[in-house]
Amino acid sequence: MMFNHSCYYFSQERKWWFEAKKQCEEKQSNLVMIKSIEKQTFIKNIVQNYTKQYWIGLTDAGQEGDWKWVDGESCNCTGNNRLHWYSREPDNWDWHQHSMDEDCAVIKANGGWSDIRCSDTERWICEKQTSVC
Ligand SMILES: [Ca+2]
Ligand SMILES: [Ca+2]
Repeated sequence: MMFNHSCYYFSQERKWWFEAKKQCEEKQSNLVMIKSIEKQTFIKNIVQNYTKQYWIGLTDAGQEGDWKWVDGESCNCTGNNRLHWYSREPDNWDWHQHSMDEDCAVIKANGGWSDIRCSDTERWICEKQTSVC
């Protein structure tokens, strides 16, 4: 699928976040980084149709609460500037307080972002900058 000089791949398979990231990198692409309203709208329209949630290239595994895109850039998406987080996310929900907190982000079918456990298996979206898909 093409959008703004990038090609997008929506997986059918489900993998944990780091494996999904690796799968994209092996295809000279990245887990999708949603840095514009236009891209958010484009991705949202697709995931709405698929009614599934997908990993995006956003994590705070490096430092809790410091959300970064996979290129290392901060998303500046906490505090007053929440961007597209679903209400009350990211909440870093600590599953039964077994230090299974939530450090990886998905985009849900309604377009909202949510932090979930990186070890969950989910579908994912790769983005490749290219002129042809
Ligand atoms: Ca977290
Ligand atoms: Ca959460």
